[in-house]
Amino acid sequence: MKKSSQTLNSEGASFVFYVTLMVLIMTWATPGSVHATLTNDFQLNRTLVTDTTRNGGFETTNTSNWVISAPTAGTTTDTTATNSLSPGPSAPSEGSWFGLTTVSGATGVRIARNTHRNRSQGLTLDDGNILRISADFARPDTLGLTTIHIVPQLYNGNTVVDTLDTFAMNIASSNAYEWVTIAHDWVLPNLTFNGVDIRIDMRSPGSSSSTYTGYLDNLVVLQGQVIPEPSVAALTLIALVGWLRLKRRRV
Ligand SMILES: [Ca+2]
Repeated sequence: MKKSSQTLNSEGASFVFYVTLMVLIMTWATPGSVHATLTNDFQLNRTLVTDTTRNGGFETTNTSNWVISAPTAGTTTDTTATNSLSPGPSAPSEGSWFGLTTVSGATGVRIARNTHRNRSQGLTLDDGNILRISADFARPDTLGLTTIHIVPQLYNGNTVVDTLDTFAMNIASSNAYEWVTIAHDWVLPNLTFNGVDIRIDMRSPGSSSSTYTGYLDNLVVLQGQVIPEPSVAALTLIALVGWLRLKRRRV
């Protein structure tokens, strides 16, 4: 009876160590999988878009880099959506200009950078396993586009090979005219791809036929790789040693 209890305790402890080990390994391997969390140790490999690179800050006053199209599938296409630039009424988050988007009705508006439509503007992906996107958004106190969706879509040539998880966030009316920075890391899958299409949806909140407005500025797209934290590596090693010692004791 006593021996059985010891065996059970040993197996229980071994199981705890095993679970701890697995959790640590998973946390280490996929640090960017949690929404709204940026990878702590991020080594920059490639700059794809910044305020001065590919007009991510709209300071060239040229919107031709950006394509406006229908919102996501399942919602009604709104042909009234417009995309323009404005120095006001709210001050830009950086520089002198920002993207001003409007749409009538209950749908929304999509701003996209299409690699498959125009290869000369393509964002090439082939160096690093983390895709980092950040952007600043704002809205008026009323009739503002309230929901932001960011969806990276991976291409190999002109073929879509993967659509990454949607990052979604609301901009509350209490933040009227205040710029909010939204940032997220995506772990790129082990697939063959060479380009990415950054889709940014700004959606209206209701069914009114009123015109809704949203602001976008300071879009930054980076590619990099994870640098494992020494502390996590040390914890993983401790868990592994403990688990092996218990396993040896049971034999
Ligand atoms: Ca700007």
